[in-house]
Amino acid sequence: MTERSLPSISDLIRQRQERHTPPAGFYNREDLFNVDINVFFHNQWIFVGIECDIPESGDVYAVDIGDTGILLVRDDSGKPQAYYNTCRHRGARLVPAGKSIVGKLVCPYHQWTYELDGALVEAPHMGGDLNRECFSLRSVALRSVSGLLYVCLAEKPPEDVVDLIEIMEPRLLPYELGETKIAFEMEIVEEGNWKLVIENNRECYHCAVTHPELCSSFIDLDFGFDPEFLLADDRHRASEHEARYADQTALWEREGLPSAAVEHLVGHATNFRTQRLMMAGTGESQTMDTRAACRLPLGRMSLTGVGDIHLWGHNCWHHFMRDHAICSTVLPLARDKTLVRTKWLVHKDAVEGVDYDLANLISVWKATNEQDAALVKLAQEGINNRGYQSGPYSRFTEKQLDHFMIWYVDRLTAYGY
Ligand code: 3BY
Ligand code: FES
Ligand code: FE
Repeated sequence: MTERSLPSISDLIRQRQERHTPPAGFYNREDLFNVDINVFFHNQWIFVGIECDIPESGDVYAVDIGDTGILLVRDDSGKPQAYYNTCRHRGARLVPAGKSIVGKLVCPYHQWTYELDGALVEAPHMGGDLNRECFSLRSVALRSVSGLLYVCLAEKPPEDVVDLIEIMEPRLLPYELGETKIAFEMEIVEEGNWKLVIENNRECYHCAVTHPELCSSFIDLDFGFDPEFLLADDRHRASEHEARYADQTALWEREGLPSAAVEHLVGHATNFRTQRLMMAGTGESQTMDTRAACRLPLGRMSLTGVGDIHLWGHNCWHHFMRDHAICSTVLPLARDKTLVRTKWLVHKDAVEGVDYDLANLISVWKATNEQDAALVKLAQEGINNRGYQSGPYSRFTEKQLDHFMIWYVDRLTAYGY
């Protein structure tokens, strides 16, 4: 197809058939990629970091979201702040992407200097009549969900982020994420559109064949963690599975640990799903032997078998276990390139080599991420093939993909596409 004959984005959206993979253009059109950045990354709440990325006052963590860089900084009062990473003088980038430590934020170009609360305090050569109060750093909306940092660049951020906070805070508080540190960080530039990365994380159709390490940590190899993920051949076991989940969930909830599945997917602005999942073997952790990888637990939970809380967003996934957590963030780089950044959290006092063995800690998700990256690349390559045609989703194991697409199209529509 030549550029000239491409359908409009609205027409492309209308070509999507329910319960089927969307047209290739959803994953490889440059114009739709730019729209995606605007709608899903500059107007929705996105997960960008964790409070332990900036543990002390003066710690800075700069993240680029498409062409727009933001910086997270812990201010002198100990509060995380977020600003656009652009100077109020002639706009230069203030800090490089990644982590740094500052006393004040000093622009490298002409040294305009800002306090950590964003106030402009020095503007050499500008004369006494410059009203400094008019040139503070521009704030970005920031919410800490029990230590998980979400930002939104929209003028009017979706208000239903309060639902995410209300649901997640009681689930995450016992893990005391404020008392954690990052034991390991991994970045993969996946060769696929960001939606392929997210979709791949929302189904386990591929898990049994692709992820031996991950499967060994979930309850029963051939079981899903949620009945809707059960393989078709195991549908007759759904009631047995549901009963086990219902019993376990009731037990956790009696212990004061909110556990039931909560889905804010279709029909909500802010997309998330959470559930406390049962794990295999000892049920302690997602490790090769299902035992805790870290001797020091997170938080102060007396119960040892607390399962694995998963949390999905439209640009992230997380797993919170008693001994460690993993948090992955998804940031699009190009229509067919996506950065997946994963962090492994342990208690801040845990010592590598004493309380945990790093290779053991990261064994399951490092392998899983690499295996998933290979699948995402294959998916993108096949979708770019001129012979690609829309295919059907499994109603058993791929329902969540259809839900994601419904949400995606709804959001595009809400933003006028
Ligand atoms: O989100 C989950 O819990 C699982 C783990 C990997 C794939 N995903 C569907
Ligand atoms: Fe920052 Fe000039 S652009 S001080
Ligand atoms: Fe996978």
